[in-house]
Amino acid sequence: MENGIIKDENEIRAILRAAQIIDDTYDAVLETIKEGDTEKEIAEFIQDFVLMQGASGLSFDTIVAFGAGCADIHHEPTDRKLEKGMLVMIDMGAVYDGYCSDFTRTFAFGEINDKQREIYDIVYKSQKLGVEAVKVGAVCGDVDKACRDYIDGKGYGDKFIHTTGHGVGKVVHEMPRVAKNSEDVLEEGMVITIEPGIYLEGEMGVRIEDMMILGREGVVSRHPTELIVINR
Ligand SMILES: [Mn+2]
Repeated sequence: MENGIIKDENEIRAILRAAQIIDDTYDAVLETIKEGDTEKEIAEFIQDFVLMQGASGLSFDTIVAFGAGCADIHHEPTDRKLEKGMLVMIDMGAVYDGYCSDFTRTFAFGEINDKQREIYDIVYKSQKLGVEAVKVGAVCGDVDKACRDYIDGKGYGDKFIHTTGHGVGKVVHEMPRVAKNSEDVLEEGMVITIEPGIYLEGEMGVRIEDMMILGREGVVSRHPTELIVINR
């Protein structure tokens, strides 16, 4: 417990609730998002929905990005309107009982082109490899490498411009660092994210993020990572 990065049962319970609130919020976004909505409107919808479910706040300012906005890793929602053929990236978290959650999905609104599908597929597989590399005793640098090597191999290594993940707890970014050459070792009770991405300036971007609790199998979110295409 020395620096609080190993969570006890009560802390994990709070984190799971914070994650469940976000899962439910994502369902609501997928059900309601429509052509012409703006990034700002979706971000406001998310804030209202999260608070309505008993969260005390957001883990961080929600990122809602459409189309070219997805290339900006910390995108601030704008008045850009949603059009068919755009990718939509949503990175959001809730705070429940003092603990944070963190979650990102990218989905297609209407039919997307081959390039968008290709980039999605690369990030999807990279994220899956990262998730599979997470286990008690694993070195964080190796988990990062599992994600990064795959993207490198596809020729987009220089477009994966952030670390693979981080610890989550009372603050949304804490130890351990799931980053290149990180020697941090994963221990039971740690909560981390796996969130590779590819960002093509002025064009598009994809990030997929799951939270994982060491010592428990699988990812926390019930939302699969396969591409969702919304046609309405
Ligand atoms: Mn994160």
